[in-house]
Amino acid sequence: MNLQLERIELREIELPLKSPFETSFGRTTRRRILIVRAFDKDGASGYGECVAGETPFFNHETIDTAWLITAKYVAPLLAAARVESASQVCQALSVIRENRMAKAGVEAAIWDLEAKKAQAPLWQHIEGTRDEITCGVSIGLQSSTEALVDKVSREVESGYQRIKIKIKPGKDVQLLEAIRKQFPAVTLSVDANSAYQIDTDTPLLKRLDDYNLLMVEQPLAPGDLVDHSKLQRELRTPICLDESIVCLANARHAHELGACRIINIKLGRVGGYSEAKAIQSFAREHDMPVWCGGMLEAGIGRAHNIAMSTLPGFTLPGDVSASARYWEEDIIEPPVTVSREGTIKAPTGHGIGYGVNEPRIEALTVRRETVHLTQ
Ligand code: OSB
Ligand code: MG
Repeated sequence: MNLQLERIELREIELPLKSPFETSFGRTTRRRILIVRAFDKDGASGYGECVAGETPFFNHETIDTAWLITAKYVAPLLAAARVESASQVCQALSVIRENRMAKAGVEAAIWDLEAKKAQAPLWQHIEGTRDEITCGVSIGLQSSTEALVDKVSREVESGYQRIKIKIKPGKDVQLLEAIRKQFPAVTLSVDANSAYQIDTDTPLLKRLDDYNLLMVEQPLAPGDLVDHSKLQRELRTPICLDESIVCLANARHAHELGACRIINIKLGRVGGYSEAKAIQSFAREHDMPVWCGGMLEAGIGRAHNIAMSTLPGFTLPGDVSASARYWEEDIIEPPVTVSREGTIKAPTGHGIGYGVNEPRIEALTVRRETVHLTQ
């Protein structure tokens, strides 16, 4: 594909969540989202969504650092490299260390652009192999155990194939005890977002084995593959790594060390489709299931997550769920909906396959910047 990139448009939009989302690292009530649009010289364009949060609490990136890196380094590097296809973006940006969410937002926009120019659905363009994906939900920490069990009920009734709850020290086994009493057989997992420590919390983490969990996600610190491998040897429950895996090398090391048995892949966390594809391909070769994580995306990011989830290695239900769980009104049309069986059909339209509600984005925009790539 011969792309000739003309400009990159950045916008910040503000979107209130229907209800606050709380994890061990903080509470989110609204999202400040960086929307990236890449334009080709011939006028075609594609959309990406940068998943960096408002605060550097999940990882080091924030929407403000991502904005700066995108405008000051990513866009000029793409111009200098005369990138001609989406598959060249990752290499062209490799001199920028880390800042993967910033790079991924732009790369995603260029993949959408390229798929649109090729008149193909993005999921087919990236060589996805399934036209329907299976869905789970991630439920944040709630104000009471009853409120949590209530939420679980509702999501199970909606048909979601896997329920994940957030945990932290003091809010873990008692929550599982209450959920298992009412839902002994539901497919259940927990996500700690690095809230535990191997020295003090191993006995508690071993108790998770009593609840027949599909996995325990990211119990320990992001950089600590060695401690995760020690912990995995103590647990029957598979460990799934999220924050710890930002590139293929991390996945290789985790596999070699036995630090996890499952990997959560997020496009933003790993720096885009090229790295995500490499990780899922490595995991598949080593019989490690992967699934698509979520970052409270609005519609554009959600559409990209659907496309990625069609890749062959994504054999477990992801955190990709209906738009209506997050937003009164999404920024895409139609919004993402989930079937009674807990599945989403991959769209048949070109590129991300959802219409982008541009007037709505315009109305929500609080900041904008355009970087021209040609002189
Ligand atoms: O760890 O998976 C996570 C949200 C923000 C930051 C980190 C995580 C999450 C979620 C939400 O679990 C998943 C979603 O519904 O988008
Ligand atoms: Mg997680």
